[in-house]
Amino acid sequence: MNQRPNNSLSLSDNDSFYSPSDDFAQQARVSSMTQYRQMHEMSLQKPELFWGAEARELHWFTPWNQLLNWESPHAQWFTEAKTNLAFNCLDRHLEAGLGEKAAILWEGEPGDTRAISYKELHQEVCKLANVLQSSGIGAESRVIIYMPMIPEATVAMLACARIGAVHSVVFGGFSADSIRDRIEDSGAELVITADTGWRRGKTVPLKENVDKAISSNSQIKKVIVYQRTNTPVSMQAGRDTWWHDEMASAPGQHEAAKLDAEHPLFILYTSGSTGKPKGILHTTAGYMVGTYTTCKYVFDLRKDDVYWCTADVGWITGHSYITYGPLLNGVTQVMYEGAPNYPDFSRFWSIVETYKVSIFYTAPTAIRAFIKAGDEFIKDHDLSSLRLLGTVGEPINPAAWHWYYETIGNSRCPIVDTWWQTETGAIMIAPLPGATPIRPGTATQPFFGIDAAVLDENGNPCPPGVAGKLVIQKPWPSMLRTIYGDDDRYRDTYWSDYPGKYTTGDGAIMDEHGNISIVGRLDDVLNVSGHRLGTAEIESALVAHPLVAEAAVIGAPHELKGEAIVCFVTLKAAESQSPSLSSELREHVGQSIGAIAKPDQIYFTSGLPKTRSGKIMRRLLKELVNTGEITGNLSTIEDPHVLEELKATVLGVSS
Ligand code: 7RM
Repeated sequence: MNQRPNNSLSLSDNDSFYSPSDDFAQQARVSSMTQYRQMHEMSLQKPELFWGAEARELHWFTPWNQLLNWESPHAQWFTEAKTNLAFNCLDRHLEAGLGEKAAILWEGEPGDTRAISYKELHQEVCKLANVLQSSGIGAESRVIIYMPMIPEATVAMLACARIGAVHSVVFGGFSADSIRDRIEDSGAELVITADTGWRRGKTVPLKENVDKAISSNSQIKKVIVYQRTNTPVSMQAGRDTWWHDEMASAPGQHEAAKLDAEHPLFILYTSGSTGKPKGILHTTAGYMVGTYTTCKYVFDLRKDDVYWCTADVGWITGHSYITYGPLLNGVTQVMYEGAPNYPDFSRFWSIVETYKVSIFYTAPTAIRAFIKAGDEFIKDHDLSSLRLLGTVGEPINPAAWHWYYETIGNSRCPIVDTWWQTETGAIMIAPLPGATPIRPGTATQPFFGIDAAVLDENGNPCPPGVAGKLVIQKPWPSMLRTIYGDDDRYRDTYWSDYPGKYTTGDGAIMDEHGNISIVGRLDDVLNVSGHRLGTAEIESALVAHPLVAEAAVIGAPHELKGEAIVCFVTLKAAESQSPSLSSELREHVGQSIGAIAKPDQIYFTSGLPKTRSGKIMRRLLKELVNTGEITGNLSTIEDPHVLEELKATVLGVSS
C-alpha cells in the first residue's frame, strides 16, 4: 500500500510530510505519534523504567544497582552490573535456539559468497578470543583492527569484546601514518589485519601499510594476518603470524569475561577542530543497551528481516549498525566487501535482489552517485523485498530523498533519516517508521531517553524555525565517556558551551512539532561523502610538505560528496610552484591521512587573509569560493591587499 502524503501537517514550505501507511503502522513496534510521545515522555521522566525494561531483554551476569551515576560531565550507566557484549551478540541467541540462523550473508567484491550462522560466528569468536589471550592480550589491552569488509573484521571486534580488550578499528582506506598515530595514541600491543583487501578490482595493501606504520615502533608485539587475497606479503619472524595458523589450533570454547558495565569497549578516532583526531572512548553496558534499543526501534526489526547497512566497520556506523546493533538483535544481515560501483552501479541492487534485503541503510553521498549513474542500473532488479530505507552521515537533499523514496523504495518504504555521531554511539534523532510523519531532509524526533534542544548563544531555546546549536541536555547510555588520554579536551570540546549539556557541534532548526532539521557543522569539521575530516588535519598534512609554508582549508558544496575540500596554499619559495605541484600535494595528503582527504582544489597564493593576531580568516575564503565575492566584516583583517590576489586566483581573472 502506498504511503499517503499528509498535507495536514505540512508547514509553510513546499515539502509535505509523509505519514506511515496503515499497513506499516499496524505491524510496527511503535505505531502512532501518541504512543511515541508517551514513551518519550516516560523515558525522560522515568529513565529507570524505560532503559531498565530494554536492558532486561539482554543478559547480565550481575544486575545493576543504579541506572545512572552522573557527575557532569562523567556518566556511569548500569553501575555495579556485569555483562559481556559478545555473549549478548552470540551466546544469548544460541541459548534461545537460534544457532542455525544466518548471522552474516557475506559477498566479496569478486563475487565469492559466505553464509555464516550465529553458531559458526560464535565458534570463530571463541577461537580468536583464545588466540588473543594466549598472545598475552588481556582486559584493557588495546588492539588495532585494520581489515577489509570481511566477516573476520566482525569476529575480531567481538573477540576483543569477549575478553575485555579494547579495539580500535582503523578504516582500511587510511594511510600508514594514520595507523601509526592511532597505535601510538592508544598504546596498542597487537594488530589484526589482512594481506590485502579488494577495492574496485584492485588490491589495497593493508599488511604493507601496517609494516610501514610499525617499522619504528616496538610496542606492537604481534600482527595477526588474515589471508584474503593470497597476495604475497612480507612476514616478520617472531612478530607476524597467519590467522589460519593461529585459529587451526585454538579451542572453540571460551567463557566470556564478566565485565564491569563501564569496562572500556573501544576507542574510535574521529576528526575534530584540531590537527589531531580524538580517540572517542565507549564503554560496555551503556553502548550495548543504546545500540540494541535504537536498532530495534528505528529499523523496526522483525525476526525475518534481512538487514543491510552499507557502511564500513572502520566508521562508527559500522560499529553500531553492522557489528553490535544487528547482532544484539539476532537479525540476519548482509555484509558486502567492495565498492558500490564495482563492476558497475547495479551491484547494490543485485545484492538487494539476491538476498531479499528488507532493510537498507546507506549514506546520501552514495544515493547521489546512483542518481548520477542513471536509473538503467536499477530497472532490471527486483527491489520488492525492501520495506524500510535509512540514511546517515549528512543531511539528505530533497532531490536525493525523492529519488531514494520513489526509485528505490517504489514510494512504499518509509525512510529513516538518522542523526547521530561517533560520540553519541547510537542514533539520537530519527523517525520511528511506524509512527513519525517524515519530511525530506529532516531527522525529525529525538529517540527515547534523548533530550535534544536547539539553543541560542545565551542558552535559551530558539523559537521554531530559527537556527541554533544542537545540544543534548541529559546524559544517555551510549554517550562517549571521554577522549582517550585527554579528559580536558573532552570537557572543553563537548561540555563547555552550556553547563551540564552536551554540545554536538551541529547547527539545527526545530519546528513547532519538535521536528529537528540538521543544518551542518558549526566547527571546522568538513563532511566529505559522509566522512568527517578536520580542516586542521588537512592543513597540518599540507604544511608538513617541504615546499609549503602555510595552508588554509575550507569546504565548498559538492554535487556528489556533499562537501569538497578546497585548499589555499602559500609556498616557502614562490618559484617552487610547478604544474605538477597540485597533484604532488594531493598525493601527499593522501599519503598522510588517506585517499578520502585528497583535496579537490588547490589554490596557490602569496598570502592568506589573517587577523591582526595572526588567525587565518577562513570565513572570507569560504565566502569567496562559495559566492565569488567577499562582503563579510573586514575590519579585523591585517592586510586587505591579499584579497585582491585571492579573488583573481579563485575567479580566474587578472587583478
Ligand atoms: C553517524 C556519523 C557526525 C556528523 C554529525 C553531523 C553529520 C550525521 C546526519 C548528519 C545531518 C544526518 N557519525 N550527520 N548524520 N547530518 N543528518 N542524518 O556520521 O561522527 O562520523 O559524523 O555527521 O554533522 O555531527 S560521525
